[in-house]
Amino acid sequence: MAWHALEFTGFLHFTVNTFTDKEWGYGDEEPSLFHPEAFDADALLAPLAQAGMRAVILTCKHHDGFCLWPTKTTDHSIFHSPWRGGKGDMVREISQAAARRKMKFGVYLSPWDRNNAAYGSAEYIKIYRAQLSELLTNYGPIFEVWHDGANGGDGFYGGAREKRTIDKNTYYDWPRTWEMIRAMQPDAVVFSDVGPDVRWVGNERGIAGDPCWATFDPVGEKGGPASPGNVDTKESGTGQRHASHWLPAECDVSIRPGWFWHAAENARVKKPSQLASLYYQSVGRGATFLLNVPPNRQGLVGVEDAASLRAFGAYLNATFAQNLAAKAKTDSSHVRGNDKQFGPAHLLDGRADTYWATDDSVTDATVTFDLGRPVKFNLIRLREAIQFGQRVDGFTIQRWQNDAWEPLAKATGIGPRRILKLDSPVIASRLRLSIDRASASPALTEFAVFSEAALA
Ligand code: FUL
Repeated sequence: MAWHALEFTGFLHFTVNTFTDKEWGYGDEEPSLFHPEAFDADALLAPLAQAGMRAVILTCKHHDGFCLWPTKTTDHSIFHSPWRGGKGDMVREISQAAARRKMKFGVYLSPWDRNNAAYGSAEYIKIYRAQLSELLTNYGPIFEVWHDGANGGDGFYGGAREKRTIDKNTYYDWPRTWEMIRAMQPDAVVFSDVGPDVRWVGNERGIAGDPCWATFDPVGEKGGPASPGNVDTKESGTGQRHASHWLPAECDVSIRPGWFWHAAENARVKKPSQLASLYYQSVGRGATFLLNVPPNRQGLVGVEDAASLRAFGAYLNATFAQNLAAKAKTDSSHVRGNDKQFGPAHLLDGRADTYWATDDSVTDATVTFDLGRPVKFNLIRLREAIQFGQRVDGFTIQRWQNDAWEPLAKATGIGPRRILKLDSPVIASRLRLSIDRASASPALTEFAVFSEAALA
């Protein structure tokens, strides 16, 4: 529930690649390359917080194996870099700066390690787990542990310069690693292609399926068991209605073409309007938007990225500042046990812990909203009380116009969040939400309408 409430989170891709202009380092890079002269964790996180991100995930180790903290498990770390005279700990500085901003902190630890001579053997799994345990025990609460599924085969591997392939289903023995995470950070969610808590949405464009069901039962590329790096992504975007796992989607995408900072891509930073479009296609479909903002060689957010984030943050604040239906009078066809505790006014109270609900036997119901004055809007936001699961299968929003109800929007699922954007703004003084179909009696926490702010 806490993870769902984050909605918009940041990703930081930072390693020797930033200095070598690569996306995937070989692991043979000299640690001396890593010298972000102006690195300042507070300054780095400022533009992310300003944009509205409530959490940040750091690539503590990418495929090149270079560790951003002084790990005991390998020499390939910032300990041997000139940064802070080899005495620095970037994981510490960023996690502490995040805590100061009340942003949650998460870790990305690449399973594939092209530096480590032991990669491919059982020994490496011990090293990987030791790295994870350093990260999970020394840096305070971790909200998310991120395992990507990449494995390109060839690498430096401690000088061997050979191709090493592993069996994605068995090599890492993920269930044991996940148990370890549970024991060390019981409040963390674990992300991968297959969860076990949060699923990859199946693309790196930041776009969830429409609808995007929170339930999903992953299978391997060729059928059979799935694991990180081996999942049939055909339905990762949409999820599957009535699958057995609550495995909501996370949409990872970079603000730039690459995951790492490259000077040549400074002119290709996504514009605020592109970020807004991604927001509606991720957050608006109930998924989490994980936007990568790679630090530059100074160790800071580039001016282009910062400008885009600033404008996007201002747009979000202005757009969603106030539910324009907040003061409406509500009336509903059904209220659970005719008890006010479950009345429709809870749709407007701005609280996540109260909800409107019907009796168990009811699966279609309506709520009308008398706004008392004409209100102009183009966005409608709904949320289900997902502690009871995702129940709604179809709903319609109508406005009272010329003595009749006129449909404005129609969609299937709602889930943790659903934002519908109308083709153009409409004016209405009475609105009606019809739950047309549901797999169990509906329970919703929010009905809101907004008028989109102008975008730079
Ligand atoms: C992938 C990696 O190969 C990319 O470099 C990036 O880190 C992305 C988020 O995950 O698996």
